[in-house]
Amino acid sequence: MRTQIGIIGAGPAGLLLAHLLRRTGIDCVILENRSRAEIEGTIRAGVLEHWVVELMNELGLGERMMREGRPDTGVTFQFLGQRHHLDFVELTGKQITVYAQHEVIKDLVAARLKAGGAIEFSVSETKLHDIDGDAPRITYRDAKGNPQELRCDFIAGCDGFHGPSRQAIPERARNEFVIDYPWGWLGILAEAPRSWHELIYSNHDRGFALLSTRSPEVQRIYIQCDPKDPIEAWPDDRIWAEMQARLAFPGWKLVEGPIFQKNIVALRSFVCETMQYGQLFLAGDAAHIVPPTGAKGLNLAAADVYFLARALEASYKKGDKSLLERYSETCLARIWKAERFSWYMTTMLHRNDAETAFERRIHLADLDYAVTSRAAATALAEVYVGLPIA
Ligand code: FAS
Ligand code: PHB
Repeated sequence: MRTQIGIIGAGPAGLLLAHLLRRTGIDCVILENRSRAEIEGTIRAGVLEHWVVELMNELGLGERMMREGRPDTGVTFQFLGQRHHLDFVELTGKQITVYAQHEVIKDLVAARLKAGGAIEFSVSETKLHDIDGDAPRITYRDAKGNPQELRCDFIAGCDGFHGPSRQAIPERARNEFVIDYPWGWLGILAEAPRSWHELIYSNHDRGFALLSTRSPEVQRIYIQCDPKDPIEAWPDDRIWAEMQARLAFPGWKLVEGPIFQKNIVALRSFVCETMQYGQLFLAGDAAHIVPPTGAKGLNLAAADVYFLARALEASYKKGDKSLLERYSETCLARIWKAERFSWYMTTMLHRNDAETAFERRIHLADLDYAVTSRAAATALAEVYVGLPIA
């Protein structure tokens, strides 16, 4: 089989890239190693930056997101027993939308299949070949186990942190940066009504907690835990007791309900420099990871593929390869700002048994500064809602 762009991975990066390429008439094939049901059932991110919402609408993909997503004008920070609203619209003129990543995946998959776009699910043994030559190709086994080969002009490595694409770049060409935090996030989905009108980020002596949402009937809540905790260490009554304690506020109570999904993820910051090698271009978690505190993961993946689609269009339509040559540099300028923001939000909001009393006060001072200084609040808000996608 032959195409112009071989895309490995049907996550937000791979699927959005396919829609962006279709808009410019560039042909692509997506190879995904999980089933459609699996990728549409993977519970992950929840916040879309304003420009991602605009892009989804521009591509004709936003109808359900606009109907079911919750536009939020800001967030609440809770610490030292107080709640503080940060008004993003007042500070930046922009808002965010809370709409689950797996719902975005459903919308992107449905639209691609409806448009007759190719997605091969449940592939295996995906391997990249000749990425630094003129005829890169991907070999794999299709869902039936038959060996296949996809010949292409370029490969987009959208296969997440554990996929094969980043490893296809020779180690000598990769410069990698990593922080493994001493914290995990235990996340739940519960059948319960909303208890607050916007996200609450809480820095509490017992640990961090985040109140988010998925719909008027389903709530998404996270608490800081030990990343090595087995999920069995967290029965429902312990989860609710910790969430009630860490989000406690006079005259207010978190409404509980049946928990129907729970998992623990470890927090990590990671960047791979370079994001391109020959005809291979990495996008999304294949190239970088942020701790979810800043709600940047999905949005960074979208920015990478926005830049990649623009560069591929210039190359095919005008023979101008300059944007492709600068792809990594262009993405990394935005990525490092998001890495800084995610590190700042994570260290400011999480309790760390190893932190000194001095560091504890620095983190509380950071929070106090963010909610009492217009300059500090604006600096936080403009990254949270999404920096301009230049
Ligand atoms: P993804 O990992 O989403 O997608 C990669 C795709 O490639 C997957 O479908 C995978 O099956 C496929 N693939 C992998 N290897 C392959 C191979 N060999 N062949 C073919 N296909 C292959 N971000 C937030 O902002 N907030 C959150 O709360 C949050 N929670 C998260 C929880 C977890 C457990 C994880 C892992 C991430 C979380 N993230 C969160 C980050 C997440 O949203 C990512 O940033 C986002 O999924 C990035 O999208 P992609 O780059 O497309 O990668
Ligand atoms: C979510 O709703 O899943 C979510 C919201 C904000 C974050 C992280 C996750 O910072």
